[in-house]
Amino acid sequence: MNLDAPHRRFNPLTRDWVLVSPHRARRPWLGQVEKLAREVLPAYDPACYLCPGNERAGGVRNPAYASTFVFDNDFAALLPDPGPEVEGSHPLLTIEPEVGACRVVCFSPRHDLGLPQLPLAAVEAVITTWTGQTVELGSRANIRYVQIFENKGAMMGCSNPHPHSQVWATGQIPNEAARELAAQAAYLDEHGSCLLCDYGSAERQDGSRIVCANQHFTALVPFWAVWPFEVLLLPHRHAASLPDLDPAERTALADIIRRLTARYDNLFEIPFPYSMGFHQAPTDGRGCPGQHLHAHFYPPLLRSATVRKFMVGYEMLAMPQRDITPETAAERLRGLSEVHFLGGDGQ
Ligand code: H2U
Ligand code: ZN
Repeated sequence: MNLDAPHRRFNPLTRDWVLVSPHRARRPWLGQVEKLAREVLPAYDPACYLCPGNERAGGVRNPAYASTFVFDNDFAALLPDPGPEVEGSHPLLTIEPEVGACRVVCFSPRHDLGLPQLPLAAVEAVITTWTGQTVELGSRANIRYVQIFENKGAMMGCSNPHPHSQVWATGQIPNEAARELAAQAAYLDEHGSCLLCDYGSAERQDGSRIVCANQHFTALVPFWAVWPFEVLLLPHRHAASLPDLDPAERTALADIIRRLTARYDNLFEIPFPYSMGFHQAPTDGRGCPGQHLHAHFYPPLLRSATVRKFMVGYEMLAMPQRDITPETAAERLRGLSEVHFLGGDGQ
């Protein structure tokens, strides 16, 4: 098949289609140009609400932390106690209370160092913290799902450059996870094997969409990628959640995250914006056949540090569409150095 011609690709995880139009990458751009985030950050910022020893909203002071630091979000979107039962006045007006918890996880005391600039052990500490949060919040009787995510860069709505992530735990399984869990269960039912085990093997055999890999993880641009430099991070072994990883796999996860995010930053020589997050098993003990731990990286930038992909128009009303092929995106990411362009603490 001629991959330069417009075509559709199927995403078996969400069961959505994506329209791929490679020839459109050549069109001129007179639209919005993003501001460059090239300012040099200080190691400590007295005005940052995430730096050690500083005051947060509401007057709480952060401790003088030396590794990762977790706190309850001062503006939590979810609260631990359920509100009163509510009833819609019509079957089409469905409403129910939701419970949960929202936390912020600072990666390190350093205001200026992103994941690829931290030493391997510091990134491992982040993974250990995410794992601990999954176990702790997931063990609450009224929590069914723990969503770990990172919003990076002002372009993605991140409010603070101090490297951090968030954990939102909920009483119900959120939409994206629910769709992927259902698709993985159906695939297992139909094929008798795991969707992402099978997909990972197929991609390792093909090779054209692989970005980088180590003994336990592969980072690849999925065949059905929507965002230009979207990446799917897959453990080789069929682990369902972060707490299922053994110590060697945790180290390997830290390694692959550092290497992938170094390539991202090196692509346009800026701290590369993205939203990323892990999809894990629900924590309600009901079992989740076919669930395979993975992380999605969704970066918005398209052809330079200043031109982003907008999900508007056809995307909002019809279906996602992309201009460069996943194979081209993978090739560009593969060709980049894993040594961060700004250096760091762990080179
Ligand atoms: P993002 O920058 O990734 O959007 O998240 C930062 C979070 O930090 C945000 O959810 C919280 C915001 O509610 N926050 C506090 O909990 N305390 C503060 O003092 C400021 C911001
Ligand atoms: Zn800071």
